[in-house]
Amino acid sequence: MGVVNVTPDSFSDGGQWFGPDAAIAHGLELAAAGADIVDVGGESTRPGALRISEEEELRRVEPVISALATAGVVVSVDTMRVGVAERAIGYGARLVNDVSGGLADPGMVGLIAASGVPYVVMHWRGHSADMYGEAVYADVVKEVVAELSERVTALTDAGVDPAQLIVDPGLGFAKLPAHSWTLLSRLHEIGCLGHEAAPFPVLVGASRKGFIARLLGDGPERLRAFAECDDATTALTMYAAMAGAWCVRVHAVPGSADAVRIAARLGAERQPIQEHLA
Ligand code: PMM
Repeated sequence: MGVVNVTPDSFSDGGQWFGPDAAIAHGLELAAAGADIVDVGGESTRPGALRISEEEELRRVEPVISALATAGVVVSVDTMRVGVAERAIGYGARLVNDVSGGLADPGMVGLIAASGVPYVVMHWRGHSADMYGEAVYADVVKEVVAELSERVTALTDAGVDPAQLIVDPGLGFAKLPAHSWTLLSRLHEIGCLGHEAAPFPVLVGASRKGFIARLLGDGPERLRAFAECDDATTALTMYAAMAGAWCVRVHAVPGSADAVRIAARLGAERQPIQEHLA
């Protein structure tokens, strides 16, 4: 999944694709580079970000989603608002990516049930303005799994087909760097949501996040520049794909597209070994 942030202030690429023409061209470029999905968002979720109006969010994403969908790109809309998700589906979006997992807008659950579109349920504890105050965990994996399970139950109780759902640990959202690393190291536990029966597909959004910039920077005050974290993101894509993730959400597609293909090829080699051991 390649990212097109049509925002002036996003976490790692704010302002770069703010005008519709630049955003459309960038979406086409990501698809040509191997992205299976292009994720279009109009509202920044960078830590501390304030909300924009629904009208402004629609104004930003509408022309981009329409043009990309018309060009045959599989588009997802990154939104917490039911009104934006509904209009985006009308313009041709095929997936709704909601970083709040339906918590920010109570109407979202009904739309997902009625439309039948695939839906990314991300772990979230509150809006960006104050999300680090919520970054308190005794066992981050257990709590993220329990809170994602609650969202999945709310969605399926409202009539959403479990087959529509993709889960996401929400790296960096109400998570300190150590929380994100722990979640990544135990990625296999996320999709199972505490029961082994039928794991959900897992989406991982690690690309250019602060926990990578911090690890690779020169000390706590000198983070690695976000755009210089793409090789590290490719490394995490390889790891996530080998750990069974369904999708990675990334800003720079070529390296991650190669990593996914290599992981798939290696996975095909591993199969006979597993059968042999069974
Ligand atoms: N991260 C961001 C935005 N949308 N969606 C999902 N499903 N998962 C994520 O981790 C995620 C997301 C923030 O990153 P950006 O502002 O750099 O694009």
